[in-house]
Amino acid sequence: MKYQRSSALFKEAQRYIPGGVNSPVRAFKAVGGTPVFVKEAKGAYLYDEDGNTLIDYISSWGPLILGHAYEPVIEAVIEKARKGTSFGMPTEVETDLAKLAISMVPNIDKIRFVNSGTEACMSAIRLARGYTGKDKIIKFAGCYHGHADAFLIAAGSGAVTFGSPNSPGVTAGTAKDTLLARYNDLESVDTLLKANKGDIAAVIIEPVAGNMGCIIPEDSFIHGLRERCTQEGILLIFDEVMTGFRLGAGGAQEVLGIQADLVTFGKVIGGGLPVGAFAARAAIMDHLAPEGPVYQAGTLSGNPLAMSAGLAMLTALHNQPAIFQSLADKTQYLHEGLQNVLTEHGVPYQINRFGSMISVHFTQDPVIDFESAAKGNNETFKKYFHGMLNKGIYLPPSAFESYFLNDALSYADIDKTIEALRSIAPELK
Ligand code: KE4
Repeated sequence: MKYQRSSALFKEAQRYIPGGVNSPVRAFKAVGGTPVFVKEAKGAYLYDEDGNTLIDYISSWGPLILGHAYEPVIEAVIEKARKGTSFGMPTEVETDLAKLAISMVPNIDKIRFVNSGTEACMSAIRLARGYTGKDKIIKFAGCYHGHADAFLIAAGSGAVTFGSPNSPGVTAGTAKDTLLARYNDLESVDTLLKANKGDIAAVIIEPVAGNMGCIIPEDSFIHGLRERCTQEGILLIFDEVMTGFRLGAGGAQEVLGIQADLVTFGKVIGGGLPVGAFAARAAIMDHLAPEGPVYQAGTLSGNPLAMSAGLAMLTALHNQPAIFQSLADKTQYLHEGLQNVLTEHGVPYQINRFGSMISVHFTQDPVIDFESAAKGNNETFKKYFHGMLNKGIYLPPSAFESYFLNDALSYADIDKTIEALRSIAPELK
């Protein structure tokens, strides 16, 4: 594969945009090398600026579950754009998407649209604090809920009392209200609940985690979390920015059989345009301005182009529910193929998979939380990433990300992916 044009474009971008990118993970810092500049995409394929064709396993980090440039979405956006791009006034299409999303997702009566997953999670936390009158939240090490201050927190020195910022610019004042627990570790939650009795507004979690690679919740953990939140009067927030409309029409709530108190969405709900959302029962959502006192707003929230893209996407998923099983089957096929090759070549690995989310970790030990995910051999991962890229397979450029399959992927594409791994496996030992 040649990357001259991507290299030239990256050099120029770095002169005008910090790191040459508008989101850090795109810069290939975790794997080294020059990021690939994409020119266009269709279905399962990316066409980069150097004329390379790549099979895409990130689907724009999740949104493009039906593949790139999905016709009904494209047509809906073009048709809407001809009638204006934004009004700052209510439009019918916002209600259409709200009604459809609410009909697909359990346990929500109302939904508010915003412009990103970060905004959805940030707003959900504020609403939870406003509704409960409490300040503290619990999140889990390794879970990512966007870049709002309250979420950029590492375990503080007194880990059971408060967090500490893990980015400059986040104040100690903010960090003290974010408590950090360990994924799949109920004891770590109980310790925080005991030390902060009556002060916790919400627990926010990725119900199936995708930001440590893919991490699957143990049944006792995720059900235990629900029980504790119910007992303590704490709101359980499912961050379904990744899992929403991907694991099934009803997302993780449906496939795990657990009702959250608040749910956040992003990615798929916008069909590839900037949409985030947060939703709950009316009793909670009616605390939001202008109905209630909790303020939240946005110039482009409910933007008609983005709503049209989301409506076309959710309509397609709603009308073709078999897609979720089709995606899960393809992901299982990929899993089995990769597993056979890595086993044949004696490469230490773990593969975690849930629905159409999957990740490969180069470690002997099961990957059940951030600490075990961090034990993966990153040098091997870098060889794996670049080796597959050179064979025309585009994987997430970080070991701490999940793959997001799209239903445009064919079994022939997956066979090609497995053969690509077979050809590079000897270098991975
Ligand atoms: P955005 O603000 O990036 O739309 O959503 C933030 C967010 C919230 N919650 C979860 C579970 C998420 O995965 C995300 C964003 N996901 C990353 C991928 N790990 C987006 C990719 C990026 O940061 O460029």
